[in-house]
Parts: sequence; structure tokens; C-alpha cells
Amino acid sequence: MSRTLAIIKPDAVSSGKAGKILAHLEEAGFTVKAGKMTRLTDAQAGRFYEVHRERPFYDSLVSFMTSGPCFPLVLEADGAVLALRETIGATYPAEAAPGTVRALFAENKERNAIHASDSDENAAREISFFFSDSELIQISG
Ligand code: 3AN
Repeated sequence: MSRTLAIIKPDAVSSGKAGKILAHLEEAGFTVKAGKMTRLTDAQAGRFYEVHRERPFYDSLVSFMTSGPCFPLVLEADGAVLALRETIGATYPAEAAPGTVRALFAENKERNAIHASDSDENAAREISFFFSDSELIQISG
């Protein structure tokens, strides 16, 4: 078993789709180990998306991710990182395979409902970004 980080993004939370997405993830075989509703500050969103700082969509992405609450989740499954990337579908909803979270729930390439870590290394970094050591100790083992 391994873990990954998902974030149900502000578009999906504000349109009342968080519960449906959570159910979809559970039905796809993930165990929810931790989760919380939170609203990112500009500084936090900027740091989270640091790798995209030079991209033309960076300011807009930070502004979107701080526009309302989001719902980060620690999910567990066999090969969790790859499994979740498959379950959420492609970044652009028009390219996302039928039945994936983004095909079902995303609005467009920016407001695309969900984030998922893209490597085990980033999953560890992103889980620590949202969840404190004491929260993670409670779910260890
Ligand atoms: P993914 O979320 O599928 O890993 P990334 O890491 O390439 O995709 O992009 C991070 C986030 O940036 C996306 N989830 C999306 O919200 C936003 N994004 C990516 N490409 C664009 C774009 N061309 N225009 C606007 N926003 C984008």
C-alpha cells in the first residue's frame, strides 16, 4: 500500500461536488486516511505551485486556488500515485477519459475539479504541505 495527495479544488467544493468526488474515489478503491476543508492563502498556493511559477497561467491558477475552500485528502491504495492519476484523467477535461473524475466533474483546464500528486516524492512533499506531523502520526500504521 502507498499514499498520495488529492485536492478537491475550489470549483468542485463551491459547486457542491465534493461529496460525489469523495464517493467516486472510494468506489475506485482508495481508502481515505485524512482530509480537511481549508482555504489557501496566496503565499501557500504560490508555494504549492512553485514549479509552475514561470508558466503563463501561474497567477490565474493561484488566484483560482485561493478563491474558496479546497479539500486536501490523503488517499491509500496499491500504487496510489499512478492509480489516482488514472482515476482523475487528463488535465484538460476534454481529453479526460470517460468516467474519470475530470471527465465527470471538471469545468475547464484550470477549474479541473481535482489535483493529484504526480510522483511518490511529490506525494510525500504535498502530504506534509497540508498535514502536520501529529496529524500524520495518528494515521500511521
Ligand atoms: P495536473 O493537475 O494534471 O498535474 P499540471 O501539473 O500540468 O496538471 O497543472 C497544474 C494545474 O494548473 C492544473 N491542474 C490546472 O488547474 C492548471 N493548468 C494547467 N494547464 C493550464 C492551462 N493551460 N491554463 C490554465 N490552467 C492550467
